[in-house]
Amino acid sequence: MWSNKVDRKDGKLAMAHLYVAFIALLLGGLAGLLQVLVRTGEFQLPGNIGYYQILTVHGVLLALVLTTFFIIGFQFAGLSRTAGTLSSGVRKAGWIGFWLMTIGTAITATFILLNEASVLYTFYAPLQAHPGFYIGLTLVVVGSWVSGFGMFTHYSKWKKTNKGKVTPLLSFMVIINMVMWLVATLGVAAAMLVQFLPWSLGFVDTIDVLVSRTLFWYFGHPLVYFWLLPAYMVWYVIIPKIIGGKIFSDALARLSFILFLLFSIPVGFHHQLTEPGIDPTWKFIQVALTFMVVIPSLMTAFSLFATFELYGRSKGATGLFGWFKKLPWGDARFFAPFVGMLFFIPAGAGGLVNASHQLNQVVHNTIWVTGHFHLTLATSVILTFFGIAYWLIPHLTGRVMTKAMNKLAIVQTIVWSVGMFFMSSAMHAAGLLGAPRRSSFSTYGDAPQALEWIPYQMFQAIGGSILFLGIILILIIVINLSFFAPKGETDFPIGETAEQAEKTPAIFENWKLWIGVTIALILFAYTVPFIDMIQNAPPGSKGFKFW
Ligand code: HAS
Ligand code: CU
Repeated sequence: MWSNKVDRKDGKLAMAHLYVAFIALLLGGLAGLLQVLVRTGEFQLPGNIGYYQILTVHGVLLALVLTTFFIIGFQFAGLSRTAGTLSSGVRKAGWIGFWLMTIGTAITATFILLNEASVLYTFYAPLQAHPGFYIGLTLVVVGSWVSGFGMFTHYSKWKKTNKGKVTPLLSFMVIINMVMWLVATLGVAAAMLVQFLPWSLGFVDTIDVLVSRTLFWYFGHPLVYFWLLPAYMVWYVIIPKIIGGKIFSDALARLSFILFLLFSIPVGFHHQLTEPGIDPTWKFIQVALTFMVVIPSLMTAFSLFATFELYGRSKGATGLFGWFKKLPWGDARFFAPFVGMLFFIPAGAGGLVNASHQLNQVVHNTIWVTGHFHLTLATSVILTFFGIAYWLIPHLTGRVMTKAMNKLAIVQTIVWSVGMFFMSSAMHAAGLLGAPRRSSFSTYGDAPQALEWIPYQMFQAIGGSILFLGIILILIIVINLSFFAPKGETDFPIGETAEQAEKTPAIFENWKLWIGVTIALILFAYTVPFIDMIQNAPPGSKGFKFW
């Protein structure tokens, strides 16, 4: 019914998303470079530009815009490749979604640049931005919903025409990610519509800070898995094909994605462990659920090792780690995501530290946490996204990656790793010494402890500058693959399952069951503490602008 190629029109839709994502990378990365320089204490921002303004640009463009655009573009391409060409209605939904998100991004960016919204990407109340900031972000979310519904429509059409068949693995994973996204974004949408918009527009004077943060983190934690799952899609489905091996188990991959759907959402309190007004029992329950959501990641690690080992042994590798040498180290499509996997081991371990209630007291609000998410998001996930770009862009533009570009991509991965190693290690170490996150350069009145942090800030600046070089390199590659690489055919790799794998049980697509359990867990984890917050709410807070 369809070929192994993404349809040309579907490809245009996907590419439009990728272009915005990489523009966001350039601008957001530039902001990051300025931040690390400011924090050395040796550099001042020109004109009236504020540190927190730049920091808001950085977080919004990289954590919210780059990710959402890249993911939606990639997922449309993945659906088109594995579940057939999109219908014109679905494609139209994709374009409407794209434009809503783009217009929303432009509005939000405008108000940040006008210095009306230096509230960082988490927009914590009682910091109050211009209403335009919130309106723009709401449009981004609404746009993503329109695209999401397009994806659901495509899936249900596939199901109708393929009665009784198991959905292609990649399409199944895309649908899980979008269901999770939909349920999660309801929280942030509620905060926007009921709290931030009326308050910033002046219809009400005060905001309930704790409720706003709770709704934010109800969304904010699954947000990080919305970033992670596309990387996992690649690790499970694409990497086995690239190395010439097999997917270890289709059923295991699906089970891990279902566990992410179930356990990603009822865990937001692990971002609020130091906040007053939430009963410690409920914090404890959500911490326990957080440890549940680690399980699918451990399953993923297990499954990847199995894929690598099975492949290596099929090539004659012997001994415990003989398979290691057989992997295709010279292929950037493998190398970049693999380095991402390696970084995910310390990154995930740091997450376990964060989630441990007592240890969180040590690291919360320190730059350790910034180090954590630069390993998870800005290394594991983003290196995998770069790895996607190396085959997806030429696939969509009808080009091929030259040997020279592949080499540059390997160099890019190394540059990124070195930069991130310096920056993120320094952040973790300084965090343990108490250095705060979300803060500009200060010696805090030459306090001895603050002076101790400065060498680490120098290391952050060295790492951050190397990373900016990495951004230039990836942009050179992306521009080459989009417009200049030689014409030709590039494969969109999709792995096959190893023969000895179990048959995939049909229960994995019992949506009523999984969505039902998801909602039950959310109600369990949030109802009582939420009622508590509302019944015992302190007086609301007026808005503050500290910039
Ligand atoms: Fe996190 C804060 C806990 C994962 C992102 N996290 C953040 C923030 C962000 C973020 C952005 O509990 C800051 C938000 C803000 O602005 O305040 N995080 C966790 C836990 C995990 C975790 C338990 N985080 C992520 C991922 C992110 C991300 C993924 C983005 C993509 N995080 C926290 C907590 C906080 C937090 C607290 C709040 C801190 C505070 O106080 O503010 C887990 O999901 C991690 C599980 C992962 C593993 C690793 C498995 C390893 C694999 C690789 C296998 C490798 C192979 C290659 C096969 C256990 C899958 C091997 C080959 C060889 C040869 C060796
Ligand atoms: Cu979290």
